[in-house]
Amino acid sequence: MPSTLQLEYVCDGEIGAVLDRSRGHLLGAIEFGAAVGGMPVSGTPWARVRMPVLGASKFVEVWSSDHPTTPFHDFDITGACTGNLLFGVVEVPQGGNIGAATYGVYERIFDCVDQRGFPHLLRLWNYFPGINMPEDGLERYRRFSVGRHEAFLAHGRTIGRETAAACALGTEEGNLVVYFLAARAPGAALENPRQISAYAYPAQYGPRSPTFSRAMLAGSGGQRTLFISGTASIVGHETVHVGDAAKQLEETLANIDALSEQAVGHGMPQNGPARQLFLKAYLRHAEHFPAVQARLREAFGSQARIVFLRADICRTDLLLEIEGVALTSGR
Ligand code: 3EB
Repeated sequence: MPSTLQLEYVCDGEIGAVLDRSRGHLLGAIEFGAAVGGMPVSGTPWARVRMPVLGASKFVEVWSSDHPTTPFHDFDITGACTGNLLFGVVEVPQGGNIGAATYGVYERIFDCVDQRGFPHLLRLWNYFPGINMPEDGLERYRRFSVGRHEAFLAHGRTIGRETAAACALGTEEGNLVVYFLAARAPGAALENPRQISAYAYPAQYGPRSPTFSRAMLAGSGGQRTLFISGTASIVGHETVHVGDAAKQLEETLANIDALSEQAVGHGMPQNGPARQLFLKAYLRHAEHFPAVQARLREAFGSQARIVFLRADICRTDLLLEIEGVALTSGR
């Protein structure tokens, strides 16, 4: 039986208990908080992202499996795998030259997953400081996009139907942190009919297009996992509702609905008890937290696990972005 994937969003006090419970089954853990630090859990794929959590001091995203996992460390990537899934995290200091840093990180990721036999990247999360700041005359997000795009091409990845789901968010300080899930078998990349594919964006958003799919649907055994990329108030390729957080949120929800509908068409169960939903909402301004929280509760119900982070979004006119994972129990 292939292993299934398990996800928990854990706040503050429960972290120790969850790690104890996942011992031997942990794929990786990522800690978010304004002042995260202290104990690194030795020998575990554990990364820290310096991003304030709204309504809590920190939270940890814990990926584990029902099967035992095997830790590894190569190409400066720390990770763990099961028979069919691989989790990895890579972190490099980030002052200047984000394009080159990104290129180097993606090279190592491709080398790692290719060599270990998990060539199908399903989902990548990217975090780095100063995402909207210029660097040598080009916004750092655009330099990041160039480095990522060129690494994809240099490693023979076709940009399109097999491209992983992703998000890219700005932190206040710290390293470039990239973590990812890869598999032995390909998933199905999904696009949003309301939006132009990001890899086909016109050049006004940067010299190389962002390399990600709007969502990735993966299956292993009886389990289905839907990775929803960072989703924002974009229709076609344009930001809509500039300056209006409430309307941006509604447009974002419409985009998530559209992706969800695509996934259901590909065999993902409908929203409901058959699927668990995890969302991370990134807000440019902390003052929008109460209203966004209330609206997301109403939209997704009390079963959804939702965390809120203060982050810079990759377009200066975007006030929020939401990403998520929906998974079925599979057994
Ligand atoms: C967008 O739709 C908003 O560069 O990896 C969303 C998800 C966005 C992923 C990325 C960027 C990325 O274009 C921004």
